[in-house]
Amino acid sequence: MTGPAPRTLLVANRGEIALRILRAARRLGLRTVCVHSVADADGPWLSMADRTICIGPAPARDSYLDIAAILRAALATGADLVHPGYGFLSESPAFAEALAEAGLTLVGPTAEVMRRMGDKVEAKRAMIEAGVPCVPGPDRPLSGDPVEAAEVAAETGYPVIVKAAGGGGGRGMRVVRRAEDLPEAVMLCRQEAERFFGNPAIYIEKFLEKPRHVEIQVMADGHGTALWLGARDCSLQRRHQKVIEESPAPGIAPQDIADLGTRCAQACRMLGYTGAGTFEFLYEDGGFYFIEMNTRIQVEHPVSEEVTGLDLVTMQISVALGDPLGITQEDVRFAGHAIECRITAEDAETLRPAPGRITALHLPGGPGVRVDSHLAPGYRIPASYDSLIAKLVTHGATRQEALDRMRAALDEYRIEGCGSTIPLLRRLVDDPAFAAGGVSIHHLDRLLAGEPTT
Ligand code: MV4
Repeated sequence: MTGPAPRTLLVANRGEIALRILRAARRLGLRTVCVHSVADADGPWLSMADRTICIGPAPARDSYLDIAAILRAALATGADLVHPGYGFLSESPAFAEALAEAGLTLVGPTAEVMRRMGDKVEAKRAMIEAGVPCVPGPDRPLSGDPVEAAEVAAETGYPVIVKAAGGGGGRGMRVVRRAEDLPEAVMLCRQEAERFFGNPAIYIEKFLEKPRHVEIQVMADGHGTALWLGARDCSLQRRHQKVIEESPAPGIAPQDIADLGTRCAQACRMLGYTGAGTFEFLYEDGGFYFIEMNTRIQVEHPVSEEVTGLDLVTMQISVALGDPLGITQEDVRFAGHAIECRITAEDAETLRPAPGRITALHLPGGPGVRVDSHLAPGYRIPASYDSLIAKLVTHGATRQEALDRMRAALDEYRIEGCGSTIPLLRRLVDDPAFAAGGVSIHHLDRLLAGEPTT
């Protein structure tokens, strides 16, 4: 007797996350197919897949963003599961819908939940219903009546921020500090919303001046179990690109995180959420304020894996296969502290892209040191995609131990043939304010501008 044919997972992504997904799929005994563009034909991660298939030329819109091309690849290779990773089509309801129509399973939530969370006003309304704390301001879009906008802003209290309902990740926002500046900001924000997101809906929130970015990781199955898996602090960022992330969030009481996490898990149950997800919050003066939900696995998921000992990518694939999570919240234990440095192929001084061909590579290792990277000697980094080349993650019993391991690991790391941000990261982990913990989302900008940071 032979068992059922192994299921086949198609990886609709590239680089380090393609490698991460392939590792998880192998552990689960799945057959794997990895799609790639012409520019990625020699990607070192492709050797981990049972099959590879070229889906188009270098520009992402003609390959990693081409829904029809990915569907054809899945049908041609007998794939029945599709993992979108992060970026590209990972939060596209149209992609989720197209897969469902073709009888394929997405590793992620349903198209309906994805679309709901993609509308930031609808997401906010859902969170208020579920008891998740939100930024002060109405949970409905502006009507278009300028008198109403003025009333809403005055009621919310200046400064306010005008945001596109279809936006997110930092595009389509305008801060307004004085009532006289509101009409123009509303008009420009609506124009951008229409142009960038095809949705003119905009809304108003209280603008928080110096928040931290703290997010809650969740994982939910299709059998009523929704878990919260701790918090990450992602405040060290530049131009909405995170640079260093850590878990737990330093200086925040574990009980406050537990209370918030419980509410996020409850929101997942109310939404019918399945898979991995992240609730993003601003944290200021001891309060948490929901801003967005991400319906994908995130770049920074390894720090949560390190402190919980759970394999989040394996879990999200299991959930997509229909399996129950098989653990409860009481089974989730948080141990120690983890920090992730994103290493990109950019010049450490100018922060301009600096791709190239890897001529020498030495990776750090030892206890509490993890490197998630698709690089290999001889590999030429294509200029067509984002410049992430490695995630260096350290874990320790304490934040101090994780930081010490990070300093040593950054010192040991050697990459030649391309630019790398390792020298910058080395400086950042030595910055006294970062080392103390709890810097705001503006800290890195100020540090790089040479401004005082306290
Ligand atoms: C805000 C805010 C202050 N007040 N909302 C930027 C990206 C998008 N996810 C939401 N963002 C912000 N929303 C209110 N009411 C400041 C930001 C913000 C930010 C948030 C998280 C991480 C980095 C950021 C950088 C600039 C602005």
